[in-house]
Amino acid sequence: MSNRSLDPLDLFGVRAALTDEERMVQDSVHRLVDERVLPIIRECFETHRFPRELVPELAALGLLGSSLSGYGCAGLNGIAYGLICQELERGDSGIRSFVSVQSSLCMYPIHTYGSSEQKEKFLPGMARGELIGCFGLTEPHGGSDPANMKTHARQHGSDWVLNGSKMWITNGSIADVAVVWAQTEQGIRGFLLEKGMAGFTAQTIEHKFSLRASVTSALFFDAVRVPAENVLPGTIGLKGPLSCLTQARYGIAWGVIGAAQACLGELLGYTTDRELFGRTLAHNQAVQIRLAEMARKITTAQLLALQLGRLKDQGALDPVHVSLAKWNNCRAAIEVARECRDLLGAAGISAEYAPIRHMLNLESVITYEGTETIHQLSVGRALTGHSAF
Ligand code: TGC
Ligand code: FAD
Repeated sequence: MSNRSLDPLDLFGVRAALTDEERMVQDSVHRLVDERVLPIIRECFETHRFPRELVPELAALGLLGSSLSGYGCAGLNGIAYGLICQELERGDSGIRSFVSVQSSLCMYPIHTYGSSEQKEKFLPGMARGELIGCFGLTEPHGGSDPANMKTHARQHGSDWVLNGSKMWITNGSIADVAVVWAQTEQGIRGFLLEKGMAGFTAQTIEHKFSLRASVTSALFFDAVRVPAENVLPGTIGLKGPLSCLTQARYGIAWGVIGAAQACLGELLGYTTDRELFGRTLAHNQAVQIRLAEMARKITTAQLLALQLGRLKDQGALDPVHVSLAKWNNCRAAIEVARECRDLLGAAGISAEYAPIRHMLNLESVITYEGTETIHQLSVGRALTGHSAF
């Protein structure tokens, strides 16, 4: 006998555990994705195009810098931010990426480490979607070890002169402001580079098979003169950029659930329609076991994200919580996407169905913001007290 009252994409009723405000946020982003993202996302992915026309709509819903307070930001809690990421990634990881970078990697460091002038100058425009941001930490020689940074800045009078390059930077070539991390005599510092500064260039990376609805770029700094007022005063050392990553990885731990839900949701319909050997795929024991496995992975990811959100909202979040959740949930989502792709048979390689797009996107998501191995080693370090990096 089946239990029709259970939601297959929310078996443990996470939605019922949300507040009215959190549900309202989720519903409004859900609608936006249904009405504005899903109708165009296939074309965006196929043509390698970021749908920039959606930025004002993301801004109008308060999704840019949504968990920050003041400066035109919505001041939502951590769970609401997680739900925003989940719903956006149900559409496409590229759209969630845009919001993650704008909010957690660009607005967050300005809000947390910036001067009041920097906050006034950048944050309201970023919240309105009029200014786009990017975050430059990774360098071509190895992103997992940002402490080994080659990009450097030296003081010339009150200005700084920045040289080096960054690689794989989301939003890089469309950004008006770039938070760039560079080595200085005092340690790693954050610099706000503005579009048009002499010596600052960006080049879009083409030929990606993943995150094709997102802009990814290389940044080059050739003796860029950065005035003192564009240096983030509130942080010196790797802790600054890593604290931003904690915010963005938190959003990813929620976001990838949406990608997995999109894949399973589509597959469930397919298994009840497709008939082989005289019965539908859904009647098959082997298929049911695979569907149940996927539901288990999604459910455990949801429950982990919910507790992660509660810890965040209680101020009890540790980066190790985030590492474990980013690792677990990305692994779960990519496995679900690959399973759905397989169960669709040949149709699974067509862009007509979402799983292959999500599956390809998740190859980036499991790599960026710390690879799976980096997060496993972070958890291992917490368990043993020994760093294996
Ligand atoms: P380590 O000694 O561990 O730490 C240095 C200092 O930072 C503190 N810390 C953190 N603080 C906040 N949040 C975290 N997650 C933190 N992790 C460490 C730490 O307490 C220490 O503070 P203090 O006061 O003692 O100095 O540094 P390490 O060099 O051993 O590095 C460790 C490691 C490997 C974990 C770190 O380098 C790392 O996370 N590597 C991965 C790099 C990465 O994730 N890059 C992501 C680039 S951005 C990106 O991918 C954007 S994709 C965006 C999108 O499109 O969505
Ligand atoms: P590497 O660090 O060279 O790692 C290569 C392999 O070695 C990985 O499998 C890794 O797990 C493994 N490895 C590394 N160290 C160890 C170890 N100690 N033990 C065992 N195995 C190890 N970066 C930004 O700064 N800003 C952005 O906006 C941004 N956006 C991105 C968008 C996309 C689409 C992608 C794909 C990446 C983006 N990145 C961004 C870069 C991303 O953060 C890096 O790709 C990631 O941190 C890994 O660095 P890497 O690619 O240089 O791999």
